[in-house]
Amino acid sequence: MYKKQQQILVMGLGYIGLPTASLLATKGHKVLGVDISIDVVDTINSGNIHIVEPDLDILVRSAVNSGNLRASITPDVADTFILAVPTPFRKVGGNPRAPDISYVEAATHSIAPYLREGNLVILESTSPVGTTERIAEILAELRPDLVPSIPIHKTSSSVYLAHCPERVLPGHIIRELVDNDRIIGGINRASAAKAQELYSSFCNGTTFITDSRTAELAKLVENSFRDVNIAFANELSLICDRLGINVWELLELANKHPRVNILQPGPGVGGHCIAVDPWFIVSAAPEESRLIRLAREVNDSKPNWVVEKIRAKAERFKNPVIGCLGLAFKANIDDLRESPALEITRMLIRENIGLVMSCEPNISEDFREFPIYPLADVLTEADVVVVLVDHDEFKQIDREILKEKVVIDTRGIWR
Ligand code: SAJ
Repeated sequence: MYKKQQQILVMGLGYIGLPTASLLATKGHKVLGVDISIDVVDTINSGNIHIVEPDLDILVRSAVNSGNLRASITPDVADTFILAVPTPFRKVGGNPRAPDISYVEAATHSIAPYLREGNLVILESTSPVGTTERIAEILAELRPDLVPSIPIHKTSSSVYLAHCPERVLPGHIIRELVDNDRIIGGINRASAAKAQELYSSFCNGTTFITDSRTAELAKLVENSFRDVNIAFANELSLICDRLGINVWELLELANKHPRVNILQPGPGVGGHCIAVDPWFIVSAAPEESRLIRLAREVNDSKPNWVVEKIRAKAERFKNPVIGCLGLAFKANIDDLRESPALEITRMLIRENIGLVMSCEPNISEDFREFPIYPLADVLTEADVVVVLVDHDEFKQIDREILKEKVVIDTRGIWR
């Protein structure tokens, strides 16, 4: 069985690292969370959080109060090291969206001096195929005394290394951390078995063992599957618009078929995962990933289409006031990464299509790029009301107030 109380170090205290660190701490492990931001470290050590995620505040407070979770900007020795750092994309040569694993490499460098024989290193960040092997290479260079054994059949290793991709849905992270099945890709069998023991100690879901490359691609494929399905829905929304058919009704009816399950159209696809990860597959196998690339292009072009719709409606007014409801990349969160709502709002402002009044109930005064207005003011002033995010607050709006206004509902909250 897994040693009851482990010392666990979690590198990166963002949307994945912080909930994981807190959960492990509440399960009795001694957890050190490490982040490069001193503000994040101070916030967590005072029992508070720096992101919006349901119930995360309660979990973090109880983890910190129990004495089992502490945050720091410097690593320390531990039994298990979990890397949960960002893996964005960046321009490399002619490829504008090449995977950027520099944070993973930097995190590996920073834990290397603290590793001891028998330690387990887990990469949770969504990563291009081969990243776990890259960590093994770096460790072999930095710590030749502790080389992780790559051949998959190896049943022992001086340090153990596995990729266990996170799969949690923002907005439901705490529940999914516990309940989701997990894929565990070991650099060798011994590593997979060791990582499986850790995940079995806090996951109710089943854990499935494979090699690290398959685990890396599985995660990318899950998000690409969703992206392709959303692209299909977004394409249908354009087709329906041309044909004068209500897309929401169409999808509801088509989804009555027992083997059809089309996702929902929207203003585009945002977030740090679905809008990013498919490019990792395209970068690795550009000629073979035609559908995956096209789906990305369909979803990425949707914000432009929405802006053109708004422009056409706004032209009816002399000095149009455009009320934009929501900036986050999806409902009931504060995350603005790759958000199509933010992109659309920026385009409207840049192109001076009217006076833009944006409302986002989940972000604080820290947002300074353009003014954020209370919902009531937006609803009073706007000639054109655009629903960009299906936040709960917007679903409660009394439709009577909108009677005299032009409404563009990209999320189908008023289908
Ligand atoms: N979206 C639509 N239509 C839909 C569903 C989503 O337009 O029917 C949009 C959302 O509004 C948002 C974007 O897609 O802009 C992504 O949202 P999401 O809820 O589909 O996914 P994420 O990015 O919050 O989380 C995904 C999840 N992956 C899958 O469901 C396959 C999650 O399980 C992953 O852990 C996460 O990516 C991740 O971290 O990789």
